[in-house]
Amino acid sequence: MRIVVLTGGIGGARFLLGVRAYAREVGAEVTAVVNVGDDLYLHGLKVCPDLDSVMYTLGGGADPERGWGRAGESWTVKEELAGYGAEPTWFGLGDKDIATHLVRTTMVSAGYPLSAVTEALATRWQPGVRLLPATDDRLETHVVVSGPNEPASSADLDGGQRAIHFQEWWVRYRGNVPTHRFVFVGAETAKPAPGVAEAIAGADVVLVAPSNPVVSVAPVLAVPGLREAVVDGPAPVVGVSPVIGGAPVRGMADRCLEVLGVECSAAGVGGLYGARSAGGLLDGWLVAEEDEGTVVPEVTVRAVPLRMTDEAATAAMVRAAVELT
Ligand code: GDP
Ligand code: FO1
Ligand code: CA
Repeated sequence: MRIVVLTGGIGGARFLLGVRAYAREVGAEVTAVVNVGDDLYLHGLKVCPDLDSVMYTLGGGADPERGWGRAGESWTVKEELAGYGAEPTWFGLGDKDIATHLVRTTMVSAGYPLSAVTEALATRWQPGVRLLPATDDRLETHVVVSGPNEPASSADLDGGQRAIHFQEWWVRYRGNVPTHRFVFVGAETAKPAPGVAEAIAGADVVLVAPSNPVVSVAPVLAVPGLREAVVDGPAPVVGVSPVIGGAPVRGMADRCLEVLGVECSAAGVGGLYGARSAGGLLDGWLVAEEDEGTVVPEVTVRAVPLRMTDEAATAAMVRAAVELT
């Protein structure tokens, strides 16, 4: 059996722990297609937060409390950068994490595509699933905001709006700034990374992780050809709700959905993805027991325990998702 998972960072990484456990039980192969919209260059280093969250989590090296970055991290470089007043000071890179970005940046600068670099980094972490960036091309999530606190600048769009990187929107402002829309810069010309379309075409099931639908899954699907590969492909598509009882388990999905005018509920997110039979994405939608009775037109909905408390509970979710097809 071949399983493809469309995923973001922390939520997707925890889901993949369960997918890997389930795959080991049934003898399946797993390919994770990971969001790159969060990626950014900082202090000359290429940082890929979602790829790293997945790689560190599956490799046993992630910080369990933060969810991002390395366990047992130290922050000497961050303090030294602050000593120089080097901006941005609102985004912190840990010392161990920096080693990953140094290797990645060196390889990317030498001409290796991100997919090859990711494979090389994974040699160390042995994640047990194939990790593919959605695209090797530049695709960055930017957020169109306006705010009275910022001086006008040449970067202003019409009406004083400006686009900032998703990381600045979230880490610097925690989303607390008038927000108009999300833009996936570079998406129009991006191509699926090598292996992505083939994995989807050869899949027995495509799972949409309980990742943020707006800033994790949408930028993956924004790569031309990728959404079509899923929607027109042979495999059933089953999503898992990141929203339980009207709230995300953690993170900013509520804020993101608000910007889109979509209700923060299992039905709202399911409706945003839509039924594959009606031009959307999903054949099946797994919601939490708390959300029993959720209806998404033309989608098979099932309610099961949806909290990823440990690997066994998460593997049971994955089994339910696969069996929904
Ligand atoms: P990010 O890229 O690091 O923000 O992580 P993702 O986009 O992959 O996942 C974030 C989403 O994971 C959030 O919207 C959370 O609601 C969801 N999430 C986290 N823990 C759980 C859980 O135990 N169960 C479910 N169903 N969703 C979860
Ligand atoms: N999140 C923060 O809230 N503050 C940080 O300083 C920060 C640094 C950071 C460094 C590397 C990395 O891979 C992730 C990091 N994150 C940080 C998390 C990240 O900004 C977001 O949680 C994700 O991009 C959302 O998926
Ligand atoms: Ca993310």
